[in-house]
Amino acid sequence: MQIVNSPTAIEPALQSACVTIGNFDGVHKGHQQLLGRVRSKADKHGYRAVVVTFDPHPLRLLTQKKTPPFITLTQQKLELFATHKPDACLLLEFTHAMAQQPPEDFVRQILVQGLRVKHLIIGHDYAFGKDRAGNYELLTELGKKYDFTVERVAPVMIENTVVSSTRIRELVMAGDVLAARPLLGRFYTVRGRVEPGFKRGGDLLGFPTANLRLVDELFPATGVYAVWAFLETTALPAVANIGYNPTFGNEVLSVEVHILDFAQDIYGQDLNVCFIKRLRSEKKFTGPDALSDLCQQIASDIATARSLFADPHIQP
Ligand code: RBF
Ligand code: MG
Repeated sequence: MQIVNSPTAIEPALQSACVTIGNFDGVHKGHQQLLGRVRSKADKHGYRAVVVTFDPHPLRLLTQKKTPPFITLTQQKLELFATHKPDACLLLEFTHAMAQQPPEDFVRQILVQGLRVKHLIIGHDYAFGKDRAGNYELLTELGKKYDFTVERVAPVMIENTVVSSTRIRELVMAGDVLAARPLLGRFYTVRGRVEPGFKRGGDLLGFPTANLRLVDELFPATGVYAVWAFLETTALPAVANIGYNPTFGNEVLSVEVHILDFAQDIYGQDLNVCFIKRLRSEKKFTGPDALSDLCQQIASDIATARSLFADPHIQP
C-alpha cells in the first residue's frame, strides 16, 4: 500500500480506480467490509483500489465542542488499512479551505481528475463537506455527470447492533472490551513505549510492571484487565491496571502491565496491549495491611487471568 498526500504521487499513474472514502475511526468490521469490497471490485474490473481519508479527523478541526476520543490514531489506521491490501491510501490534509469546498469541486478535483474514479464505495451513513451535502444522492448525481458509479454498503450487524465507531467507543469506555472485540474484529489495543515508573511494582509488591508512555486517546474504564502484551510479534499473557493507583495517590492515568512469568528488561521497547476482559475495578487499599492486601489481590487477579488464557476463544 502506497501512502500519498496527493493523487499524482501514486505510481504508476492511475488510469482507473475503485475508491472508498471516509474517516474510518476504528477501522471496524463495517469499515473492513468496505475495504474488502474495494479490493474485490478493483480486482474484478482491473481498477486500482484506493482508500481516501483525512488527517486530522475533520471533526477535530471543525467542531468547537470537545470531540470524542478517537479509537485509532492515523498511524494505526494506516497499518490496519494495509492489511486489506489496497494499492494506495490517499491521506489528505484536512483544512478549513477543504471544509468550505463545494462537494462537486472536491469530487471533480480529487476523485475524478486526481484518482480517475470509476467506482466509489461508501458506508451507509457517509456524507462529506459543508452541511454533509456530499451524500449518497449527490454523489450518484455527480457520478452520472463524471462517469463513475456509486455503491452504498449496508451496515454490518453483530448481535442485532449496527457496528459503529460510536458504539465501540461506548463499550470500550465502559470497560466492556469483551463486547467491543467482535465489532472491531480484533482486540481493542493501545500502544506505548515502556518507561521507568515509580519502581514500586517489583520492589514493593513483587509484581514488576511495565509502565507505558501512552499515545492513544481512548482508554478502557479504569480497572484491572487480562491482556495480551505484544512485544514485536510475540503475544505474552499479562494483566494490566488502568488507573490512578489510588493506594499510592497518583494524579495521572497510567497503564501498567505485569507480564506473567517474565523477567526481561524491556525499557524503551514498544508494547501493544490487547484488552481481553475486564476483571475488576481499581480499589484503594488502606490501613497497615494495605500493601499485603494489594499483593493478595494482584495474585488473585493473575490466577483469574491464567484461567482465561487457555480459552480457545481469546487466543491472539
Ligand atoms: N493499585 C491500586 O491502588 N489499586 C488496585 O486495585 C490495583 N490493582 C492492580 C492490579 C494489577 C494486576 C497490577 C499489576 C497493579 C495494580 N495496582 C493497583 C497498581 C499498583 O499500585 C502498581 O503496580 C504499583 O503502583 C507499582 O507501580
Ligand atoms: Mg512499574
